[in-house]
Amino acid sequence: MILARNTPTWLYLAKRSQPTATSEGRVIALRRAYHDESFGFRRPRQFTMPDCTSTSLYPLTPDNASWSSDTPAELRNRAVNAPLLRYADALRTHGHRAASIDPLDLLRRERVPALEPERYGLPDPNAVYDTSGILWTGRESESNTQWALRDITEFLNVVYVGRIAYEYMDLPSRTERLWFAHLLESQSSTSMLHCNAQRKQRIHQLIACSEVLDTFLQAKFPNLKRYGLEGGESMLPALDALIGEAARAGITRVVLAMPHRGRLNLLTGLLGYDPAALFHKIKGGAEWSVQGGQFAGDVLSHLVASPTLNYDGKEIKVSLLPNPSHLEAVNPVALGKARAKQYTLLKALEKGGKGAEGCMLGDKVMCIQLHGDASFTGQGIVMETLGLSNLPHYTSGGSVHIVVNNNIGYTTPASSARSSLYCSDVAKMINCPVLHVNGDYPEDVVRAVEIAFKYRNYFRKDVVIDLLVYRRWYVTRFQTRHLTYDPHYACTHSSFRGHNELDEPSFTQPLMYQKIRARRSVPALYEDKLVKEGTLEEDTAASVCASCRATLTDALAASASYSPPLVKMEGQWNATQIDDNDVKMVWPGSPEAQTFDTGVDAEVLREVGSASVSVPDGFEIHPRLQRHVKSRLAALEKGEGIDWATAEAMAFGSLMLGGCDVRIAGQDVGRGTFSHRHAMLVDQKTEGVIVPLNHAMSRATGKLELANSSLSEEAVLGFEYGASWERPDFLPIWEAQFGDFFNGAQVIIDTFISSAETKWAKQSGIVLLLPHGLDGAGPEHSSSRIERMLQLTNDAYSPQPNTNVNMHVVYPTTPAQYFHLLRRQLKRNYRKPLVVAAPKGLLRLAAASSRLVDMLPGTKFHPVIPDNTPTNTAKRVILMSGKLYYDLVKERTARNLDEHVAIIRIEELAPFPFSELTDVLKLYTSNGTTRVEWMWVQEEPKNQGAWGHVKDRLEVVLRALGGDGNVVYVGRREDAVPAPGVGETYRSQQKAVMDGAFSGFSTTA
Ligand SMILES: Cc1ncc(C[n+]2csc(CCOP(=O)(O)OP(=O)(O)O)c2C)c(N)n1
Repeated sequence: MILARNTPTWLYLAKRSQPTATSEGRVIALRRAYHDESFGFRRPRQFTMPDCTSTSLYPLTPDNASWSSDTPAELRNRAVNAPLLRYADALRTHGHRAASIDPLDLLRRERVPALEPERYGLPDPNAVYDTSGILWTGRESESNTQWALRDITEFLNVVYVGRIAYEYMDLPSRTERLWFAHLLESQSSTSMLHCNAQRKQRIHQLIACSEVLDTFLQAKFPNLKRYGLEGGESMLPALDALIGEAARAGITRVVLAMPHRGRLNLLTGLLGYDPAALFHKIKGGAEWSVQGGQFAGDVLSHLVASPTLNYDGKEIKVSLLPNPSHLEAVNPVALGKARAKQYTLLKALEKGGKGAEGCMLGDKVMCIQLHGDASFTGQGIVMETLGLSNLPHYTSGGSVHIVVNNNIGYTTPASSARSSLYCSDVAKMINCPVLHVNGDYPEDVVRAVEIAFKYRNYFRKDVVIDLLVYRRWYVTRFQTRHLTYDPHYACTHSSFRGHNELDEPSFTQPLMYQKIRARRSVPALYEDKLVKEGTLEEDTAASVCASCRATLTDALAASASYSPPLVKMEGQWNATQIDDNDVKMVWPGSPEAQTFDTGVDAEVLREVGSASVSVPDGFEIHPRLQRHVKSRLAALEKGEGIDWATAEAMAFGSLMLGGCDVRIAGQDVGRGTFSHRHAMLVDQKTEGVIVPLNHAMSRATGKLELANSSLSEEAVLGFEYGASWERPDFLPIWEAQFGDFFNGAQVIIDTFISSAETKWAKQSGIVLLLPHGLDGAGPEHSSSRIERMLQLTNDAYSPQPNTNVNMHVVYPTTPAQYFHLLRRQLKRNYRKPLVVAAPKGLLRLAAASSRLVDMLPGTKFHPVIPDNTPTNTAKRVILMSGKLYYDLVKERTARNLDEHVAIIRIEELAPFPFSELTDVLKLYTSNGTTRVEWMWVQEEPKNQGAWGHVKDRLEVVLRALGGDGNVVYVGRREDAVPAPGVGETYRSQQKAVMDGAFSGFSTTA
């Protein structure tokens, strides 16, 4: 049957449903209608129409509002031919259940009665029906709307029960369903959208070279775990098509996240990675060289590349991010990086005077996420990241997900890996369309990718491609066409490839692997097809493989003399503007690494402080917040009594005045968990929101983004971390609601924040605010597990020249200290993650407030805060960190011990402040003799808190001062929980800590 092709375009549909607007104008208006209050981005409207209960494309009640776009004749025809309509909708809805999408035919397929026309009272294949308003084909040509049922059945089966299967009919938005139906049915041929001979040859080249790489590596390095792509080669044309489509659509940057599977194939096959560098790495060499840093490097399957590719003259930069082995952990990082990149472009547009107009989320940047089937279903971070995809402050304009679904996770079959039929079912939670495609047919794969991209680019929403492939386990001459041409590739039955190349999958999947063994490889099958249809000469195909092999052979030889490149600050990291000064960014361990003055002029502080509580005329803030405004203004006026929230606002605002952007993300960050921040104010009449620092500081070129987040720790922290990689003039902060909850994001902290600099030479200035402190709240809500953060640092046990510690861990006790810490993050010519044990009770404690003079030029963060106790009368020196300081001071005064007990605060625990502490403690020694007793006091249990970290280091300092290094520990005993849940127990333990700290003195000492 020849189908009519003169079908309407999507613009035509848009025009029909709103005839008064010009087609294009309406589409643009729809796309730009939703203004994302999160920062000037425009993002597309959601297109969700209120017909979520219906799964039909065409609601059957004539008075339903969405009928308005249909002609009366179409409406009448639907009523008359309702059975046909039901049949067509059934194919659209259930076609995927019978589609030939699985190369191994392992999916449990049952007969699908819903696909049989008889079920709808349509028994006669010769009966002719009017298809107008029911099928999207030939609809403009009246003569073409009369179709025999046989043709209709064939048509619908070609579209919906082929090698691509679609799940779009459960999307709640009718517009999206309509969009799919129109696109698929009006371009229903199984042939590709634009698959000409040249395109086919490119596909062939990509998959053939992928196979050559796998066989080459297998022959040369048989014991190497390379996570080859054998069986899944279609992943390469899929990515090629996706990136190409993106480039042609005007996207200039792709942020790409992927796991191990086929990474080397992608790197060398599409991303231009130098195979000599690859072989150098395989042979044990480093991927980078770094001056002045401790560089550990990473394994082969985490290598990166960021080439600029060119498609039809359009350049597109693809950044393949480094990732840890922890599957899927990189997804939110990529999303955060993609959004931050869009913001960088938006800022550049604004600087160029173009404003936010014309910059919609996803216009220029796209995030691509590759997944494995087992990890996509199993890892919770997938759900968390998908959950971010369409939220204000988090959306990046739609990611394209490709699940490279080889039906196996290590040795776990799909039946044990998921409770759902498809590995992609988790994506249903965000109403995301899914396209399943048979990976044995690369042209269909490309078509599926093109459709997916069109959807993403139109609706700026996520879309999933489930690429069904398999994992081949060995290669025979029968399976691969050109193996016979080179003795290197005469692989035998003993060269196994399971999950990795050292696995024997038929221990566990004998039947599956029998099937795989009986198959020819994807490149061989495709080559046969092209040769048969005359698109490719057999000799040309052989020479493609031969030339790939020659390149690899040369590269292997060249790898002997390959030397890895020196790590460079990428792109704009070379130089940045901080406080309107040009700063050349350097490697943290280098001799040029330094911190600049973090103090700020009093007038600026006052300007920022008052802007932080200023609201426009007519904006009605909550009556209780009037007090908050007044007390902030009064403190600024007096220059004292400055609390944490004010200090924080002044740090943010002063950085913004210097051109830097600040983003604070987490649950309830706008108001603040402890109702202290109020950086975002809500009009009590309208619920309109303002961020005073953005609104009232017209001369600031930086902005503050308050990203109240979803209730996720891992994905949200990953997202912020990804954003931190983008620009050095950006302060990203993640605040845990209570410090305890960071452990939900432990993977991000272990594998990115604490280790990225050492593994991947990546810097980050991210700040983690982790509210910490025992205050009777029970086992949770009490501890940010500071001991774990300290254990993650590579802080030296003794003073070292030029230490470069991976993360800085602080427990500040005054707002001024916090102010300097925040500013220090950007007022350096390098970037470091900062973990802050953040206050809860101190937020409003008068004794813990600061003076303006503590923030003026020349002032700075003090890693150690000495005490005023006269050194000649002191008998004990309490060393401690954090909020217990204020309890200790109160207790000391109550016990009349101000002259005898000094309390010294260690505010920076890592890097341990050896020299600052030595300077303070030496005041309590004379001629090498110690005159005091040294004590460490903490409220946390002995196996927790900072004790484990400081003990050895304190001993080093004290021994150097001539003592025996003994430090008495006072604190809670070892415990399985951070704090008790019983109030009485908590209070008696707290009292015991105080008694211990001041033991041995009579109360009138
Ligand atoms: C979080 C996590 N758990 C376990 C592993 C160990 N592991 C590495 S690969 C793999 C199987 C992954 O299967 P799948 O996602 O289907 O990808 P495939 O390797 O089959 O391509 C497992 C369990 C890991 N890397 N990360």
